[in-house]
Amino acid sequence: MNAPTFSPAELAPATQDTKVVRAACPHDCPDTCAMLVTVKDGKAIKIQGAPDHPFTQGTLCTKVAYYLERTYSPERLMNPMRRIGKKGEGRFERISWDEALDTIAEKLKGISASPHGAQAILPYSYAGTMGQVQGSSMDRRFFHKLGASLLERTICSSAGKAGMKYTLGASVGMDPERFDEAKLIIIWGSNPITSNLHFWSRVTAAKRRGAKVIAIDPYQSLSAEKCHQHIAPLPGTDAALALGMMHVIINEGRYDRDYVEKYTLGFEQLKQRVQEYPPARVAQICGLDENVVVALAREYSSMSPAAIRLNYGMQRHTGGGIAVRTVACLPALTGAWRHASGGLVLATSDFYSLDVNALERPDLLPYQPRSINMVAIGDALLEAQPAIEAIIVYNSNPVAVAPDSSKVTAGFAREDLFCVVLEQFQTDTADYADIVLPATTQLEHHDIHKSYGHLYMLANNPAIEPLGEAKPNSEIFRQLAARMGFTESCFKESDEDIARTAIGSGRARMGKMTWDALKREGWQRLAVPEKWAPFAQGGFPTPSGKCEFYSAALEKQGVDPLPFYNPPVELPHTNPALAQKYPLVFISPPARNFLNTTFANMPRFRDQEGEPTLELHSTDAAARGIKDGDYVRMYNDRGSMRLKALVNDKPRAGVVVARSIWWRKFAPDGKNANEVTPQRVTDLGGGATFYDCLVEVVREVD
Ligand SMILES: Nc1nc2c(c(=O)[nH]1)N[C@H]1C(S)=C(S)[C@@H](COP(=O)(O)OP(=O)(O)OC[C@H]3O[C@@H](n4cnc5c(=O)[nH]c(N)nc54)[C@H](O)[C@@H]3O)O[C@H]1N2
Ligand SMILES: Nc1nc2c(c(=O)[nH]1)N[C@H]1C(S)=C(S)[C@@H](COP(=O)(O)OP(=O)(O)OC[C@H]3O[C@@H](n4cnc5c(=O)[nH]c(N)nc54)[C@H](O)[C@@H]3O)O[C@H]1N2
Ligand SMILES: [Mo]
Repeated sequence: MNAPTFSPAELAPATQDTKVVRAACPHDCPDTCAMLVTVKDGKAIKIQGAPDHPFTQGTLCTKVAYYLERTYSPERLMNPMRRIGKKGEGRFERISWDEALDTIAEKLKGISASPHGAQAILPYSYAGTMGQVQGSSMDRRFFHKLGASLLERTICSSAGKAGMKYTLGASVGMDPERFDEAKLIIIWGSNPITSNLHFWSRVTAAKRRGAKVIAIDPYQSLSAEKCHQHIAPLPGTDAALALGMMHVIINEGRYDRDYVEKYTLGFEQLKQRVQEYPPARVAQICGLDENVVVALAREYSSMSPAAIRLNYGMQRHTGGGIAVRTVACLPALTGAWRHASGGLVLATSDFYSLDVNALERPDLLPYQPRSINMVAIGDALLEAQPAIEAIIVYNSNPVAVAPDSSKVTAGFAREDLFCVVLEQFQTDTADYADIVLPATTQLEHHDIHKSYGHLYMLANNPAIEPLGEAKPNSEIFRQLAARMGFTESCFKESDEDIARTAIGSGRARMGKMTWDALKREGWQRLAVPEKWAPFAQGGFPTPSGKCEFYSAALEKQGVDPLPFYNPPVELPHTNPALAQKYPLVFISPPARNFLNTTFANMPRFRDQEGEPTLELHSTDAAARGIKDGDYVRMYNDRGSMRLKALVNDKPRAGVVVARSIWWRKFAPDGKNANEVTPQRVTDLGGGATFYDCLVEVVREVD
């Protein structure tokens, strides 16, 4: 197994009065960096990437390089607080931990004993930290034992995950570390320079070796502009493009017969299906030239190894699940999986075999509670029956990140809703809390991490003591469990016990990994070969063991078992009536200096992003009399907001882009991109459809 060969002290020499601690970046990003923190007199004085980590190689992104500034920010929440102002106003007074926890426990007991029971309580969490200890262990046990409503954690990746499951069997794919030896790289619905930086290093290594790099993105992102070719289809039309490519590849006999025969299911049906997608039709759907589609197919099937990096941008549309499923058929058709540097990857999450049941303990559920989809939290808070009476938010900032803000804020403003927020900072969501509890940062607690963009496990050792009265999420739920009278031994596990539980014993690819070795060494590769072609000889984790062009599981659910183009609901050619009022497609992908809304409160990063902007193509701007630098109002039936126009031709014509996610309270009009986004969910996986959104834009007359 690939393991570190240096001690932290050799990498970042400690002096007599300093120590160096191995840590892991906790943020929601595929890279999950290995870090080193230097500590002097109990204070963290330096943070850096661990140079010995094979994937992240000693560099941190622009945001996490300033993690000490975040940790020691004067804005950190240091004490429990109780609201004294109106909901949303943000006025609080300090209370003790005992008072805070007693109040919460009493409230939860009261609701549990009421006619609707504990199902009127809802946890709301996402990936503020991706750590198993602080993100999905003690918290989950607590809510399971309580019998609270279950939360469907769908806001980011569930459409793509489902798409992968029905084609490849799970969230698996090629090792992202191996892209450096690919000859053709397609970066499809992904902007790695912003959101997957260390993957981009692999791309540049491949470029140096002569690889061709193509971006498929309706927006000329920082990454797209550095590729050899940028193909800009209309948002949400990727499945059509992939079907057009398959049409060319199959009809021109460019597929790998041997691979298809041995390791795929449903080729004959797929062959028939793709006849419905000749390049001319596909070109029309995608808003591309026919010859671009044909050339892409020919290049993809003739250059080897060919590697596709999908990311989550392309699945934030109503047809996003099927779109991912459809694109995922390509490498099996061409046999690209034969090579360690060929194939496709969206996420590597399911290569890990953590003991999820032991971490989360679903067996503690007293009954099968209802589930609430986090995407539609606005509607759920306003309409769910029985009503949600208490919401406990941690690792998430729903008031800013969930779609259809006017519903979300109306829901959180309900006077009869008891709201608790565990946070590091006074977010837009914390402003609506009845009780705010101060949470530790990654420097102050233990954790254990997998990654969704490489194949290493990481340990996080605390570098410093908790600041102020902050506590780890795990400890907060542990103390709440005690107050609720939960006596199971799992509620007594320490954070390090939980890390051990996560690894389990002798589970599949965890090999001989132990927590003690991991925390000492910081990171370990899963027990897989260095140059690993996971599906070179099939072995897909599908029911058939093959790559399923034809999915009987989908058919059983009444879904078309073959790949198809499932169009966005809000696209001019699929919804001409709506497009009459709102003709522009709006997408709001990550800003480089923000991490969702994390870091977006720090002056350093707000200053770098400037102010909320809307990027437009010059034809769309000209048609509306909008000039670069004008203020504009963007609106649809769901809401409206003010932005500064950047007329830069980076979005393709018909598409407008607001890099996100701003805190509402830091935007001049107190709104962000989610003012206009829909709560509608995707075809598979119940995912969010942030980028399936039509708007109109007008120049503000001031
Ligand atoms: N700096 C930074 N890094 C981040 C984040 C962040 O907020 N900031 N967020 C993290 C998180 S939570 C995630 S999930 C990942 C997301 O990582 P990515 O998936 O890479 O990010 P997105 O911006 O959502 O998508 C990338 C690109 O998809 C394009 N796109 C939008 N719609 C379509 C479409 O229909 N088809 C195609 N082909 N392209 C489309 C967008 O224009 C964008 O350039 O990044 C993580 N990393
Ligand atoms: N318009 C639009 N909206 C989007 C997206 C988009 O592209 N466009 N992207 C979507 C995506 S991909 C995602 S993943 C979601 C992200 O949505 P969220 O997961 O809500 O992500 P953040 O906004 O970063 O909020 C995370 C919060 O967790 C807190 N936190 C961090 N660590 C800890 C901890 O240890 N304990 C506690 N208690 N709190 C902690 C941080 O301070 C931060 O406020 O947003 C989605 N929303
Ligand atoms: Mo995400």
